[in-house]
Amino acid sequence: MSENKPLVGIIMGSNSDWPTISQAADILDSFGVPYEAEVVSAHRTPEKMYEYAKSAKARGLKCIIAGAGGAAHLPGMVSALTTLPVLGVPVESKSLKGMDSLLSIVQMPGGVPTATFAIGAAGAKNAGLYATSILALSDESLSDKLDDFRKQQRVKVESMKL
Ligand code: RP5
Repeated sequence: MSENKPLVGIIMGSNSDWPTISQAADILDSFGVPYEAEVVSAHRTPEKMYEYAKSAKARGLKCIIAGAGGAAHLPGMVSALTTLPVLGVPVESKSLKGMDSLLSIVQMPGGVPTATFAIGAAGAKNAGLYATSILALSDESLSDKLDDFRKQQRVKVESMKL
């Protein structure tokens, strides 16, 4: 994790979410984006969630990646408490393979927007990239790095042989 002042907050409902959500952190590390990461549960630590969301903007965070599984209320509840962009990542659950997580996050009522990414690793990775894109709006060198990242992907696919 970067030692600079965090610009992205990463939260998740349980440490069991970390193997998935750490993939967002890996992306931020690769772009040199400073972040903080901690367990904050909507159901098990509601007061901590409230404090986290209410203080996030004043602490300098620019967006929040929130991952949760099952009855995944964390991203939506955090969205209800801050106007920072909240990027919800549905973690794959044991019983319903993350469909429960996805639907819990995506079906927000109009007026409380919560971005929702794919279930699992792809969602976590894309949330990291999306957070980077938000920061790149006011950071040209980060924007250049994102262009390079897309170029690398293009070159890799163009060189694929069957
Ligand atoms: C949710 O319940 C967490 O986000 C996690 O995905 C799920 C299971 O949590 P544990 O029982 O593994 O702590 O709140």
